[in-house]
Amino acid sequence: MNSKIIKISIVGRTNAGKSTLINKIIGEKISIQNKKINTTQEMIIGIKNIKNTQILFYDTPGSNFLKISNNQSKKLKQNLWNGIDESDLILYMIDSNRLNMRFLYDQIDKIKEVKKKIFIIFNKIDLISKKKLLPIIAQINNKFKIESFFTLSAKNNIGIQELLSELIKYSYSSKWIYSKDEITNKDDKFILSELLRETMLTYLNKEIPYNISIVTSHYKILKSSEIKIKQKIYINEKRYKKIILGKNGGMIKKIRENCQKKIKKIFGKKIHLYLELIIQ
Ligand SMILES: Nc1nc2c(ncn2[C@@H]2O[C@H](COP(=O)(O)OP(=O)(O)OP(=O)(O)O)[C@@H](O)[C@H]2O)c(=O)[nH]1
Ligand SMILES: [Mg+2]
Repeated sequence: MNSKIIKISIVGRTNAGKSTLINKIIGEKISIQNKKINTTQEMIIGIKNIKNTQILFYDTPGSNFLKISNNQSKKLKQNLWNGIDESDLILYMIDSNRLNMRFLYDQIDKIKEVKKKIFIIFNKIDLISKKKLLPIIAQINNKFKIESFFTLSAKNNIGIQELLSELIKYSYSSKWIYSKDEITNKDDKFILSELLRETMLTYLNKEIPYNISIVTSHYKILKSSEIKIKQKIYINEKRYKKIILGKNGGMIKKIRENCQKKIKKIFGKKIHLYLELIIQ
C-alpha cells in the first residue's frame, strides 16, 4: 500500500486546549492538560495512523511566550519553533471564549513568516454560540490567507473527525516515521513524570510547579503485574519543601494519591507510587 504522512504542529495561546485535542485524537493521555498556564513545556509528538496515512501532531508550548524572554521562556520558545519548523501545516488553536483580536493578529502575523499553510481552529465551541464566530472568521479571512477554519470542542469530542478528514487530504507519499503501534515520541517514564507535574499544577499555587523538575527514577512491572514507580521531585528553594509536604505531610500525600490514581487509570494496573523530595 502506498504509505503517506503529514506533520502538523498545534500552536496557540496557553490554555487554548492544544494538549486536550492531541489526547482526544490519539485516544490516550500522552500530553498533560491543565487550566493553569504553560502546562506543556516540551514538544510532544502524538502519532495517529489512519489507513495508509500517518499523521504526526506536534504539541507545542503556549505561544504567548513569543515575545517574552527569560531563561525558561527561551526554552519554551525554542520548543515551539522546532514544532512549527518540522511541520507541513500549522493548526492555530483559539479559545473561542477568550478572543482577543489584537493578540490574535499579532500571532498570525508572526506565524505567517514561516510560510506554511494555516488552519484556524476555534476550540471550546461548547462555551459560545457558533453564530458569534462567523463575523470574526470573515474578518480574519479578509486580512490573512488562511487555508481553512474549523470550530470544535476538543474536550467534548465535537468536530474532531471532520478536522481529521480534512487533514488527511494534505498528506503526501512517504515512508512512515514511526512504527504502526507507536502513539508518541515520549517514553513511559517521561509521561509518568508529566503526570506528576500535572498533579502538582493542580494542587500547588503560584510559582512552585514551574520551579520543580521531576525524574521518574524507577519503573518496574512486578510479578503480580502491579507496577512499582519511584519519582524524584527536585526543588531549587528550601522554602518550597514545607509547602509541598504540607501540614503533617498532608499535601504530598494528596499529590501522591491523586497521581497514583491517574496512573492507574491510564495503565490499567495497580500502582505503587513512591515520591522523594530533593533540594538541589
Ligand atoms: N469547555 C471546554 N474546555 C476545554 C476544551 N478543550 C480544552 N479545555 C480545557 O482548557 C484547559 C486547557 O487545556 P490544555 O489542553 O492544557 O491547553 P493547552 O493549549 O495545551 O495549554 P498550554 O500547554 O499551557 O499551552 C483545560 O482545563 C481543558 O480541560 C473544550 O473544548 N471546552
Ligand atoms: Mg499543552
